[in-house]
Amino acid sequence: MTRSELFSQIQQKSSFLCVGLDPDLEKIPKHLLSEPDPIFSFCKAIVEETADFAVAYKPNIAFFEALGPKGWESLQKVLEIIPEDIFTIADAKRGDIGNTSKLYAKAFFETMEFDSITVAPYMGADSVSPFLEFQNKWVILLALTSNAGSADFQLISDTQGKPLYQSVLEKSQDWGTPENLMYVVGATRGELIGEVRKVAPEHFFLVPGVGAQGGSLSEVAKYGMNSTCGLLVNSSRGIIYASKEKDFAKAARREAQVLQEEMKGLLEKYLG
Ligand code: NUP
Repeated sequence: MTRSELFSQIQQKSSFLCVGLDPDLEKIPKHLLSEPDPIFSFCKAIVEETADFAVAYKPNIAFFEALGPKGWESLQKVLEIIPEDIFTIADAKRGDIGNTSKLYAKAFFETMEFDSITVAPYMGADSVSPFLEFQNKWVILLALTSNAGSADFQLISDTQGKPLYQSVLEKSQDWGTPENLMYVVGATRGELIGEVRKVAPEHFFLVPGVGAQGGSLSEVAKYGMNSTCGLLVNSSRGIIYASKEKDFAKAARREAQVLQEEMKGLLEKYLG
């Protein structure tokens, strides 16, 4: 999917919502456990009820691979039922020496046909570049993450006072362009999103951390929106576990709709 296709979808749906698929056998409604593939049944119901409001789905690979080969099968099936025009993100946080990264890229872009994958920048240019060689596929590079531990390394400043996340943003702009490179920027970092936006004015940001982690959608839009929206805001638990009863998919729909309506207002406010 191209950047302009992504923006058209945002305009069409008046939404920049990414629904996070983090299916946990211990948290999904109990009645699904007797199904042949409970994880698939759960995700399918969520996708069917939220697809009107979502422009992206982000399966977090950990929740699938923890289940072994059956989990990978569930993931493949989930990917197949996500509507064609919705952007897909493999939240896998990969990155290794070049020839290994190439195979990670093949796994997520060819064997499974994700549009994008989250990648860790720590090993540098040759670990990220193999992911950028695929036509119409995207790298979403970890820049400023939403967790408390992001302060341990990402906020450390060099001798010029420049924090590490900023060096990641600057350096990686030599590797990819706003057409194939996005950044992970946590919603929990409030006004720092504005600092990230200054360094990367055109790139899309994947913003996790609203909902269960307490980040504010209006702050994210205030500091992070650009002229083509430039934001995919993710909520996982806040949507998919809105109810643990039989009405879970309808409850997920309601939560997704609440976020979409707020997003519609924010798009009108900042983009007119
Ligand atoms: O910085 C990040 N923070 C984060 O929470 C980068 C991520 N990829 N995530 C992921 O987003 C996390 O692994 C989970 O899949 C999702 C957030 O879930 P929730 O807090 O909305 O339930």
